[in-house]
Amino acid sequence: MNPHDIQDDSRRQMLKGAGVFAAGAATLPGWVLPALAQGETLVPFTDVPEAFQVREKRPGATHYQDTRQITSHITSNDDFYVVQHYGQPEVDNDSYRLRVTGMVDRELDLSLAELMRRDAVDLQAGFECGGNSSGLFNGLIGNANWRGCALSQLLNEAGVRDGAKEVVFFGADVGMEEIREREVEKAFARSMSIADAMRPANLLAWEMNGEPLPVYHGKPLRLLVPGWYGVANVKWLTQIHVQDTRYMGRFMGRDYVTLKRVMVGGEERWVENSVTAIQLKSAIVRVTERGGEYNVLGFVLNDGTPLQGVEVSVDGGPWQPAQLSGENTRYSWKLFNFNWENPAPGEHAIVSRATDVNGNVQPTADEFPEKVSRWENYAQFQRTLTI
Ligand SMILES: Nc1nc2c(c(=O)[nH]1)N[C@H]1C(S)=C(S)[C@@H](COP(=O)(O)O)O[C@H]1N2
Ligand SMILES: [Mo]
Repeated sequence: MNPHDIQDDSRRQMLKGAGVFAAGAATLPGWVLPALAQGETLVPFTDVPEAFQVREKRPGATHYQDTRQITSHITSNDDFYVVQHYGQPEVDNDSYRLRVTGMVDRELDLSLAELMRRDAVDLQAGFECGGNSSGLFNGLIGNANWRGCALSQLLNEAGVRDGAKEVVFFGADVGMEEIREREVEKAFARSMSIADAMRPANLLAWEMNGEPLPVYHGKPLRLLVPGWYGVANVKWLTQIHVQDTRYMGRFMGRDYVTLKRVMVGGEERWVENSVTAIQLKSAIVRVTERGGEYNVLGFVLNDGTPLQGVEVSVDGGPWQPAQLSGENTRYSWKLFNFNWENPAPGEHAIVSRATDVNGNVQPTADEFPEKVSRWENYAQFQRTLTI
C-alpha cells in the first residue's frame, strides 16, 4: 500500500472497519498533501512501514504528528505532539493558584488573573520529546508561538534566598509510584539549578499560537524552557519550590535519564545524565517533486546555539549545503530546504547533518556514543526513496 493513504481519516476508518487496511490499499488513489502547491507531489519514502499511522488527538493519549505533513513553520495546536505520564488533569481557571514556596523572601500565591498582570512575552519555541525517535519518524515534535511571563521575573519578585540551589516545578497531575516497595502518590515534577531557572528565555506560558493553552498542553499554565527537551516543559504547573538540596524524583533521577559511556578525566566511565538541553539534531521529513524538480525539507533542533549550517548527502556522496528558512528563530525548530537536482531514476538514500557555530557536528549512527536508553536520539537519520 501507499503509506501516505493513512492521512484520510474517514477512509482509514472505513478500511479498518472492513479489515482490509493493507490488502485493499493498492487500489486507493495516492495521498496528496493538502498544502502542496499546484503541480507538486509528495515522493513517498520507502523506509516508512505500512503500519505507520497517526491518529487524531484524543483526550489522555499520546499524539505524534506525521512529519511528512510539515508544511508550515508553525505547528497548529491540533498537530503539536502530546506526551504526559499521569493523564491530563482538568484544572479550573477560576480556582487555579500558582504558588512560589521555599527559600524565597516572599512566598507567592497567585490566581491566573493576577499572574497574567505580568508583562507578556512572546516567544517561538520548538521542541521534541527526549524519547522522540526515527521509528516514529520524529513525530514527537512541534514548533509554536508561546505567550507568558518571564520565569525570572516571578522568581525575582519572590526573592530567591542565598544558599538556594534548585527550583522544582510541580504539575497538577499525580500518579502512584512504587518507591522502595511502597506505593506513594507523586506529582509530575522536574527541577533545575537556580542559574538555569534564571535564563531569560524561560517562560510561564498561558497561550499557545494565540489561544489559551489547550488542556492537552497544560491549561492554564506551563513552564517553557526553550532549547531543552519537552520533559522540562512542566504542564498544568501549580507550584514552584526553591530549595537547597537536589530534587529527587522519577523524571529527574530514574526516568528521562541517559546512560552513556564517555571519558571522564581520562577514565572511561558509564555516566547517567538527566535529559536537559536538546542535542544538535537534523532530520529529513519530506521530499516533493514539481515539474521534474525535487525538493527536500527537514528540520534542525538544538539548544539555541546558532547554526553554521545544514548539509545533505545523496547516496553517500559529498555533503552539499541546504538552505535554512528565513522564518527560523533562535529557539524555533530550524526548517531547511535542499534543491535536489536531476536525481537519476531508481533507489536513493538521503541524509542530513547539522553543524553549529561551535563546530559541533551531528554524529552518524556509527559515531554515536554507546548509549543505553531510548532518550536523546540525535544521530543522523538516513531516508530512502525511489525516483
Ligand atoms: N505536568 C506534566 N508536564 C509534562 C509531562 C507530564 O507528564 N506531566 N510530560 C513532559 C514530557 S515528557 C513532554 S515530552 C512534554 C510534552 O509536551 P506537549 O504534550 O505539550 O507536547 O511535556 C512535559 N511536561
Ligand atoms: Mo517526553
